[in-house]
Amino acid sequence: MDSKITAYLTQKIRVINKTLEALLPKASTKPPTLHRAMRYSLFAGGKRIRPLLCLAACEACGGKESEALPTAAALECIHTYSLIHDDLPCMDDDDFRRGRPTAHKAFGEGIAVLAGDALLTLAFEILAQVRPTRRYPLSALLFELAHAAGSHKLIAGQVADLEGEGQKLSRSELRFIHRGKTAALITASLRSGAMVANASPAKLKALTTFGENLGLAFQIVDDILDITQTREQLGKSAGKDLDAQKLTYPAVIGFEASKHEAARLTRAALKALAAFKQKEKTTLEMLARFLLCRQS
Ligand code: GRG
Repeated sequence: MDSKITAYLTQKIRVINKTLEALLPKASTKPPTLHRAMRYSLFAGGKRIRPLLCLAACEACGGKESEALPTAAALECIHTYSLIHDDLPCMDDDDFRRGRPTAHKAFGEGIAVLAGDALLTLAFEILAQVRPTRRYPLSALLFELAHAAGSHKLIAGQVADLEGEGQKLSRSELRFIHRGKTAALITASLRSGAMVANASPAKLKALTTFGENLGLAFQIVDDILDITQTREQLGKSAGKDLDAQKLTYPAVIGFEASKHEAARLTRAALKALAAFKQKEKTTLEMLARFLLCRQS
């Protein structure tokens, strides 16, 4: 990784973590077990991709970082909830996440379910306090994240994944799963960052296309890393997709074709940024390239 992106990520992740720290109830707040579990999963060292994309989209649309930070934090709360629930024995049944035992391993299933619920709810409590802009009332921002996390997108993808396990799926069915499970929240991260910056409709549209392509590329890279990396490198179980006959891009279209597809989608994402001036889109471009080459 080059030093420019490393310095950028370090600085932004620090600001995102500080915001999350300030917005999360203290571990000692009653009921302490619940708040400890929420913090345990949230501060376990995730890559903070969705908040980073939200901040970068806000910056590209001329907004101030401080205006996007609460929304960026809300996105990370939603994402962390989805990971906690996905790891449960009744879902993907994983023991290891973000370099530590999963929430249900550390706190038991009951508290893990409730910590996920509480993080999802907290996200909307945070969003409800965001200042609206001229073009985007608060209801538009709330709808954006609720829709991405709801039964049409994130949960729809999870249901299709659960129901498709062990079956032979077509490329378009696979795409449906990953549009929902992965690309929807990534797209909403970019769109919500644009909304808090009062983005023009043309820029919002460009970021939507950018996010849809980037989100699918992100998932393909995730599938590839599951095969090529170790549990230690990833901080989560590795090689599990093959064992569990999961519906992945390498399984459906092959390993080499998956690499090409991730690169093609990243190019399509970058092309969608034509509506931005070069100096506006530099960070988004840097993040897109980093996500394609990441090793964890
Ligand atoms: C349980 C409602 C519900 C949804 C679960 C998000 C999800 C849907 C499942 C998690 C497993 C998975 C493969 C999701 C696809 C998205 C993805 C690659 C998540 C991992 O995101 P990273 O790499 O994780 O950004 P960190 O830990 O770095 O934040």
